[in-house]
Order: sequence, then C-alpha cells, then structure tokens
Amino acid sequence: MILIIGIAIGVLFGSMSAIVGMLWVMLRRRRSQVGNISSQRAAALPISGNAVDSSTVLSDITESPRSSEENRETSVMKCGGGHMKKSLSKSGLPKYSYKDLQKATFNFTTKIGQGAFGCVYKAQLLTGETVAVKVLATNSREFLSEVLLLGRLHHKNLVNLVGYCLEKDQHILVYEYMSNGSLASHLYGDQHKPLDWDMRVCVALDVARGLEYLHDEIMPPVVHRDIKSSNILLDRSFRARVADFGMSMVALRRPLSGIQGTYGYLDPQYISTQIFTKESDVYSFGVLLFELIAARSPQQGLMELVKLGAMSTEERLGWEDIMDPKLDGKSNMQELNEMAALAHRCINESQLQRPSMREVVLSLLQILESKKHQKKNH
Ligand SMILES: *[C@@H]1O[C@H](CO)[C@@H](O)[C@H](O)[C@H]1NC(C)=O
Ligand SMILES: *[C@@H]1O[C@H](CO)[C@@H](O)[C@H](O)[C@H]1NC(C)=O
Ligand SMILES: *[C@@H]1O[C@H](CO)[C@@H](O)[C@H](O)[C@H]1NC(C)=O
Ligand SMILES: CC(=O)N[C@H]1CO[C@H](CO)[C@@H](O)[C@@H]1O
Repeated sequence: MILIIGIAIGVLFGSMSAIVGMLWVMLRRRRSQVGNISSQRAAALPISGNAVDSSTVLSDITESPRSSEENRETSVMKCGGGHMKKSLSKSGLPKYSYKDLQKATFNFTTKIGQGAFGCVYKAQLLTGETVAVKVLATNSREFLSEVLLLGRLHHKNLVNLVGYCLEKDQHILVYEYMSNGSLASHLYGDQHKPLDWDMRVCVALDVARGLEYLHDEIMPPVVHRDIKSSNILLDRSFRARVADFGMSMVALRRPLSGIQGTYGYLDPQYISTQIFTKESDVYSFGVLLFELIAARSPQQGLMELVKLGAMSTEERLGWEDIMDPKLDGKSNMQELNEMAALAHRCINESQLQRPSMREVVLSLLQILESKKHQKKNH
C-alpha cells in the first residue's frame, strides 16, 4: 500500500516537472522568435547612380493567391492576360542548398542583372521551374529573420520571394522569374515596341496596388525606398510587379547615414529631414507616373520637363506637351491629363499634400472606369 502511494506520488511529481520543463522551453523559443522578428529594421539603400541596375527577376510560374481586390479590378477592366492559380503554403519559405543553386545557375554564369544589392542570375530548378537568384553582398545578422518576414508577404503585384539560401557565408534570395523584363527596358530600350497608352495605365495601377499592399495592408508596413522604372518588372502576362521590396531591411544593414535611394526619385522632404516615410515612396511613384507619360527618365531631364509643363497647365488640362512622342498622339488626352494631375499631386513638395497609395489606386480605377463607359457608348 505504502509502495503504491509512493509510486503514485513519484509519477505525479515526475510528470509535473516534465510539463513545467516543456512550457519553459516553449516560452523561451517563442521569446527568441519574437525578438528576432521584431528586431529593429532601420536600414538603407545605397545610392545607385547608374540607371542599369535593374533587378530583373520574377516568375510567371507562381502566382500569389488572388485577393478579392483583384476581382474588383478585373471587373473594371482587363489589364494583361490570364492568371494561373496556385496556393502558396502559409508556412515557412523553402530553403535551398548552395550546391543546388550553383547547379541551377551553371555555377553562377547566367547573370541577368546587377542591382544595388548584388547580382541576379536566372536559374532552372530541378523541378523545371525558372527562378531568379539574387546573391547579396550582405553580412546582415538579421538576414534570416527578415527574409522569413518578407517571405510571408505575397501579392500579385510584387515580385514574390520564393526561397532563400544561407550557407557558406552566402546570402541568397530566390524570386519568381519575370520573363518580360523591366519597365525601364520597355520605356527606353529599343528591343521592344513602345508600350501603348492603355498598357501604361495598367502598369500604373499594378504598381500602385503593390505599394498599397506594402503600405496599408500588412503589419508592420514596409516602405520600398527605391521605386523606379528599373525596379518594376513585367511578368509573362504583362502584369507589372514591384521588385526589391524590403531590400532595405535585409541587405546592407549599416547605420543610416547620408541619403539612400536613387537620384532623381528622391523626396525633397526626405533629403532635408533624412526621415523616409510612406509619402517618400508616393513621391517616387509620382516620378514613375511621369515617366510612363513622357518616356523620359529623371536622368534625362524628366523633372525639368514636368516643371515647365506644370506652368502651362490648369488643374487637369494642358499636360499634352510632355507626352511621349512615341505614343504618336495615340493616347486618350483626358486620361493623360488626369494621370498627370495625379502624378503632380504625388510630387507635391509637402508630404501632407500627397495622396496615400490607397487614394492613388482609387484615382487610377476611376480613370479606367471612365474608359469602360466610353467603350460602351461606342
Ligand atoms: C535569433 O535566433 C537565433 C536562432 O534562433 C539566435 O541564435 C539569435 O540569437 C536570435 N537573435 C536575436 C536578436 O534574438
Ligand atoms: C565555380 O566557379 C568558381 C569561380 O568562379 C570556381 O572556383 C569553381 O571551381 C567553380 N565550381 C564548379 C563546380 O565548377
Ligand atoms: C501642393 O499642394 C497644395 C494644395 O493642394 C497646392 O496649393 C500647391 O500648389 C501644391 N504645390 C505644388 C508645388 O504643386
Ligand atoms: C509585349 C511582350 O514583349 N510580351 C512578351 C512577354 O513574354 C512572353 C513570353 O515570355 C512573350 O511571348 C511576349 O511576347
């Protein structure tokens, strides 16, 4: 009898201490994860002066799940082609071995781009999937936690992250592959035919939606810090997607000093305060809208042209003068003026006067909505 009671007490104590021990381990683990993810994310982009640093990536193979937002858009107007659906697992991002990536890129010989953060290579995985592999020049200790955070972001207008490799001191990101190259190559290169006007409005809306997602639909919000035409990539169905989001978090973690970003796209208020805000992204987006209208880059005097143009405009009239000559007059003047007026609000010197990305999306949808009505009446 005494023996049985002794055993029972022993079992009771044993299991209690086991449970307490497990709880303690779980608590610790959770703590360290939280600490890792919420670690501060001040970070910065280097000034990338040369215009050739596109980060040509992306895939037409994995499409992120469609949001109800997208249905709203397609009902307004079809921009680009059809979509494929593939649900992405919510759990972790796949980890690739260095060896596999080496094989997939023929020992890193398939270079397709050189960005501010490192080289980009085209890679063919064993599954047959084509991806873009970005080898970072970083020694960020927070690489892993930040990559896992970015891996949870998915949107049809972002060049989504689909994997990573952290091995042998190498920091590598694996992205969807974007077969139609950068917006800059379509605006300025001569290997493509000029984008028609409707396509440009669609690109504007796509980019706006990608930024709206980063700014307003995720927690914590992400600012891009380097919106420009070479960071906008086009997928197989010609949808525009924002590349390199979150890179300021992941790469080149150095103390914030000096101004980071690309010359010509920089918010003047950021230059004077050195504080980058969502409105600073809105400014760069406004410059991008003017690029779509004029097919001229900030390095080619875009903003001087815009300032001149603004002098002869009134509200929503008079922006025709800055139109891309390659459009050959084939654009809807009312839409062009409305888009230019919107772009002009985005580049207002005062951050407070700029629209949010949500307002920008609504304005662009209105432009497309009126197009639909016009078509119906014909
Ligand atoms: C992040 O997690 C790793 C492993 O889980 C740990 O070694 C590291 O100390 C953590 N970093 C922080 C800042 O908590
Ligand atoms: C890959 O290239 C590096 C130099 O670029 C070379 O040292 C290495 O031997 C190559 N590896 C293979 C497996 O070809
Ligand atoms: C900025 O916005 C305000 C209010 O809309 C407007 O009065 C002002 O002219 C704008 N500034 C520029 C430079 O467009
Ligand atoms: C307009 C354009 O260049 N579209 C191309 C996009 O990419 C697909 C395949 O990768 C081509 O077939 C299209 O011509």
